[in-house]
Amino acid sequence: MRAQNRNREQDFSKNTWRSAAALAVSTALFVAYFQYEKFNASVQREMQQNAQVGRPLVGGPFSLVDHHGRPVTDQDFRGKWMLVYFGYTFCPDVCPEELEKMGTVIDAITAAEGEASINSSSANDDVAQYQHAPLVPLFISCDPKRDSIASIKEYLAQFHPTFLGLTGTHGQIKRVAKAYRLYYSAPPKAVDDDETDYLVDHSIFFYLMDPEGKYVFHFGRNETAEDVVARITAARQAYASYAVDEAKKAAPART
Ligand SMILES: [Cu+2]
Repeated sequence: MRAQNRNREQDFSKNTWRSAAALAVSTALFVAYFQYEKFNASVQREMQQNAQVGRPLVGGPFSLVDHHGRPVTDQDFRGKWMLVYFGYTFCPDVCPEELEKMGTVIDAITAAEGEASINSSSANDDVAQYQHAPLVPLFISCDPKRDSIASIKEYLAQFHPTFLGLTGTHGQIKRVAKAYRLYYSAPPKAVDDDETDYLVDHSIFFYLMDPEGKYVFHFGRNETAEDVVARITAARQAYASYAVDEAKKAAPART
């Protein structure tokens, strides 16, 4: 009798656990779906607000040299999305981690959208490097003294074939960093003497810029590749639908 009771109790608790688990799973699914919708709506709202009230003043014109030794300006990237990162090749751990993440993001977006990825064998063909890329990942050196054009090229190749490295004079780097509101320390060693052993402290952000070169979002270290992919994808969808709306408005009304 006691044994039967125990069995019944066990069955009861097993069933209770099962239905609790089922409830938990469906609740989680519902919450995930709700969060997804809420997330898309929030990205769209943020972009609409930017379009209406003006975006934060982040980014702007720059004039630098790319890792093939060609002069480039921000104008060369109009019509493309830019993902801009500031760092330096001697960075012990943060830059490698973040560039790795950026490579994962580029791969995920390219795979999801079935877009033509850049053939790394065309790396020597100067313009081809980013001509077909929908999203150009840019690395701007904040240690122009030690980061030579050749070393930037070699360094970035470890992370992703589509990376384009940019550098310039101290003055040019200072201007572009200021435009992006990016902090980096330039210790006296980084500027003058023969010292080669120093660290450059810098803020760690990726900036997403739209095809008009306007700031959309920035991403921090705490955001995973997955988070970044989701926000970029939502931003690109919102931009595309916004562009369609604008085109409709611009079209002459039929009578
Ligand atoms: Cu770094």
